[in-house]
Amino acid sequence: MAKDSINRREFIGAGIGGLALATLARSAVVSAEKAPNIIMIVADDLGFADLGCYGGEINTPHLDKMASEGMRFRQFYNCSVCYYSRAAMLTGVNPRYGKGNLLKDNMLTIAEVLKGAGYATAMSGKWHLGGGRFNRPTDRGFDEYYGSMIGALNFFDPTESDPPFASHGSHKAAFVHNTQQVKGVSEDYYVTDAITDHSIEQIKRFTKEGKPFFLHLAHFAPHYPLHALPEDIAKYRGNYDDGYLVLREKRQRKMIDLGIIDEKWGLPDPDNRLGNWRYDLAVDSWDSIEDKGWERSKMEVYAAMVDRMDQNIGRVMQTLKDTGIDDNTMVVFFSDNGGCASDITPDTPSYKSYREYNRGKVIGTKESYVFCGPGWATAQSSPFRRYKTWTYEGGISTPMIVRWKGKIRPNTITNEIGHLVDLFPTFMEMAGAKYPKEHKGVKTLPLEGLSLMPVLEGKKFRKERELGWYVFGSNAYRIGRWKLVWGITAKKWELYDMESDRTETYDLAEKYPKIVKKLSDAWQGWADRSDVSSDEKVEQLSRNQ
Ligand SMILES: [Ca+2]
Repeated sequence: MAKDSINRREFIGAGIGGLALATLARSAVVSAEKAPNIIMIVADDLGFADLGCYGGEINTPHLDKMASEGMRFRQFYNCSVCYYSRAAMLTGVNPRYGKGNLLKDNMLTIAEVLKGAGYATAMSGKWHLGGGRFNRPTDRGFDEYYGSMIGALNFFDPTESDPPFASHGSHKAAFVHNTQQVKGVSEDYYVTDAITDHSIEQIKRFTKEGKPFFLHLAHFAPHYPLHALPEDIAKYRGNYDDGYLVLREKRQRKMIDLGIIDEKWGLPDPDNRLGNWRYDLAVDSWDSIEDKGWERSKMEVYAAMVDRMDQNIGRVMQTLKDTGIDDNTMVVFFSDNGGCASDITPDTPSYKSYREYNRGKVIGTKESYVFCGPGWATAQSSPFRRYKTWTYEGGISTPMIVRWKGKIRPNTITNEIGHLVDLFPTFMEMAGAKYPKEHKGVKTLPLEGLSLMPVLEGKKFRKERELGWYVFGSNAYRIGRWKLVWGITAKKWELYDMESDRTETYDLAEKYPKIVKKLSDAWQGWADRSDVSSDEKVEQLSRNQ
């Protein structure tokens, strides 16, 4: 329940001041009607090429419709893993990668700032920014929260413990409504449906209360474990029999036809340079796969998870129509990182226990716990190099759809470069909110993104974009057309021209040493500001652990 609305109601209910108070209340409602509502929907581990409107073959009619009524970005970036992306999108600054919780005292969340501007706020789904006091959604600006604060869960029962090879912490404690633990779920529970139900309830309540609102719907789909409903899986049986690389090429062709990518970019072979890193897994040729049934059913279930998420986004869009707020609500949709290559391979110590756990089980059921692996992750992030946890384009590129009827020209595709840190200033501009220089006596970090508003109006950014990345020892820096990448396996700077070669096929580092110097210096400055040098997670995530 929104604290402000209780206060106002109690205030009015006290009946003091008669006419003057009634006038005050009315003017508050009038201005509330003008302020646009904002719905931020995020998918978890969805690849660049999965949606129909981005070249995928998965049935996503609702997101495709949203795209046809709004704008798609060709070059929108996230931070390549779940929690870094969530920190960036909620705080408007790049994560501080060193020690401690990612939500620091000198950062505000967009929910806190919008709340200060008179918005009601609510969140459903995945939080993944800590579950301790002071850092839960309800501590950081969300009036209402339903979901699990953890990074991955059983879709059929979020209280269920992880199997021994995939520990994410205490599921029972993390699954809450506001701060109260949710003790159990019904037999027909499926988390994608449940978090959407909660979002729809909130939209209806906000509309009744007449307040502008900020709703954050954070899907767990299609993050592992691969869990989907049988009726959704049935639609995709037999669709992936030709394997990863055929799918990757099919998607590439459709993406070119749609205008999402350029034909002149090549399609590099999967990046199979291997090192001592947990996420540099080889993509085997489809012919060499012995258990093709096991492999192809992973992608069938993954597609079903995306399909179900799209069905639920359709329900949210219908609620906007039913409540009469369709024209005054901006909806944004994106993914927190590229396709996920996580896998337990035969050379991993827990392989035996992984295969034993899933023996005789159907992939997708509540009892199974299966990962997609690098082959499908590469196809999900077609046509780019690598996937989640990498700073190549396959890790950091996301589909990005913005729909705001009457404001954005329908069915447009922009080539402007955007990043998750841009959402904060965009939403602030929409709400007429101000970013405080100080919060609870602490000087706040300045925002690091740009408002997307000019781009949404069909214009270009006035200045060249400069963006930095760091994730577990992989780095990147982009200035305009140039991108410098340091892969944790290659361990050297590579330089790519994003205009002629966004698939990062031709390393130009030796040809242009001055550009390498300029960008690597810029990265170092960015890394110093972002507290990169004190990160200790790289060693923990090596293959030896
Ligand atoms: Ca993710």
